[in-house]
Amino acid sequence: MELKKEQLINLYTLMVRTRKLDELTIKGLQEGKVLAFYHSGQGSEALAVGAIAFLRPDDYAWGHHRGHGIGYLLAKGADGKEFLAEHYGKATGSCLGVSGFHYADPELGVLGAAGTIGSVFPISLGWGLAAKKNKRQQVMVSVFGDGGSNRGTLHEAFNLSSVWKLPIVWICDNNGMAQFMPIKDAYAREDIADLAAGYDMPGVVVDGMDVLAVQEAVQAAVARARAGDGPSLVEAKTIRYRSHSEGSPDVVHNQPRSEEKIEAWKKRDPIESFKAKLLEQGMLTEADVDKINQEADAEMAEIEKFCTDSPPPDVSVLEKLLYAE
Ligand SMILES: Cc1ncc(C[n+]2csc(CCOP(=O)(O)OP(=O)(O)O)c2C)c(N)n1
Repeated sequence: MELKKEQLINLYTLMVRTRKLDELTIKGLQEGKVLAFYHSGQGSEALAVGAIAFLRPDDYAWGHHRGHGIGYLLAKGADGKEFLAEHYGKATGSCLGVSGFHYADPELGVLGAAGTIGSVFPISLGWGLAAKKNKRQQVMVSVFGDGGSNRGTLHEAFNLSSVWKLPIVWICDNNGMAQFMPIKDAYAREDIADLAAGYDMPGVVVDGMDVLAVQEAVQAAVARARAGDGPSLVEAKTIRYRSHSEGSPDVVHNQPRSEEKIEAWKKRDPIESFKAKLLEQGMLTEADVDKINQEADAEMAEIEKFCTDSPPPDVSVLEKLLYAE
């Protein structure tokens, strides 16, 4: 699909906003305002935005814990205020401030976040089944990490999704690391996409630092799902810029992760490289870039103020959330 200028600029803008909200969340954590913890998504913005930006509003999307889904949420139309307020534990958060950091907004088709790696597979399968039964050609996009791919639940869900021809796009954010464990020490093959063949679905590998490559591969899988032809697997090779979670040591087993390797990946930064491409093609000017950055900075200042000014939850919400009226 050939993208129009405004679509390209939208992808770039979403990635800029994603990075800035990630930075703001880290700041909130460092200042003691974010209550739980945070797994930065810096380095996988192209995957998040490219995968979600072209979904229909009524499609279902399940981002994973990297960046706590920021890019997926913003691309689906979520409000950054409700995202951060949830992390601040404020009443104005997406889940009224009681979820810790597990964002959900069913009206946007954002169904929640899984605390347990691997639990995403059967739950996504259920939403894929719902999408098929609804007969509205909805698609379920489910994202997991390379470490998550080693849970047995993946195989059960991949198999049934294929047998039942469910409209699911399985997406692996392969950043090469599961906390302190490199994927090469835990998985026998090079590409996780190879698993798809065992379940008779297409499996492709894309450069997860290239938003257009991601968009193209995911859109092909979405079209297949909408046509009733069943699930696909898209594996995006990305990098995790920061440690597994803020404040935890950035090590491979017990040794520090190679800064050289991370710096080399950073030279292919998804936001900077897309910006360079758009500038070169004349789709963006330096003035546009400044404006996008300034607007995103203003949005972040507003989000921060909103979260600071918001009240904490009233304990009565607990009863409301537990019992139906
Ligand atoms: C069943 C289970 N085991 C361990 C954890 C702790 N944990 C949270 S994220 C994570 C790493 C997962 O790695 P991966 O799926 O590759 O995602 P990444 O963090 O690299 O984005 C681990 C071990 C968990 N949440 N659930």
